[in-house]
Amino acid sequence: MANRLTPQQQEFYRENGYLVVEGVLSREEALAYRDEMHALAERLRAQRTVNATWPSIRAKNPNVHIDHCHDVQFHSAMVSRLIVDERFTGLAEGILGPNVQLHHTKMFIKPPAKGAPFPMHQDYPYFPHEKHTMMAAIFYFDDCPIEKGCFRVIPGSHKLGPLEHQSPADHYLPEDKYRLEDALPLPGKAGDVIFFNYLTIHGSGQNESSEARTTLLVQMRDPTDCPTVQTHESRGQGMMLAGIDPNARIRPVWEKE
Ligand SMILES: O=C(O)CCC(=O)C(=O)O
Repeated sequence: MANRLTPQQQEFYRENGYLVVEGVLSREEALAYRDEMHALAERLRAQRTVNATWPSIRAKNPNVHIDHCHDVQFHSAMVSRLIVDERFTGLAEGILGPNVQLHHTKMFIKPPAKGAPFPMHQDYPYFPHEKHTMMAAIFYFDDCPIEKGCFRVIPGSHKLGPLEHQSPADHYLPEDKYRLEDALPLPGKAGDVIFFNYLTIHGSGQNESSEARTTLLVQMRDPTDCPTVQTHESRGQGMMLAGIDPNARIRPVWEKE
């Protein structure tokens, strides 16, 4: 059965640019997803290691690492089922409206002790859109206390609009102005989901715990919100997770005829 946001949760998202929804998945389900993600990381590692640590972080500490996979639903039917699960999409509808369109998905596993941080940034510069409906959901597949490098936000920062970022390589914000330590930590339990707008300033710390931090990020938009730059095109982009694409384009704008 579909989960729905309350008017208070919708108002919280509008005001703060993020929302935590606890217990979207049961603990058992979340841990099964954790196992699925770790098995995927093993398979990928057998071919080549994909380290999603940002260049600006690597420059400071070459030993940190994040296992990464893009468009995870192409590797796991469990993930395909999850991104259209009404317990999840019903919540996304409460923010985006009845039509929820996929942009991309990402698996991140921050290994114990050396799981790399993400510097503070907005996602906007990676895939700017006209109406700024773009948002992400992060599933915690294991418990995520602060020391695991939990997700952090600056509440209300989406209202600042698009900001100038430092580097064309990885688009981080000035570290003296936007310090990770000053951002609000969002520790959580396996099965919790955090929604946040692509203008909300966010980041996360290093995993200093003895356990991996395992997450899935699902990036979504209202299908009437078009990209202003043809960039960050990926497999599966444009798939409808809820509702319909009212544009009724034969091919989406980012695909060439
Ligand atoms: O998973 C995290 O801790 C942050 C991920 C992130 O900031 C991003 O992918 O833009």
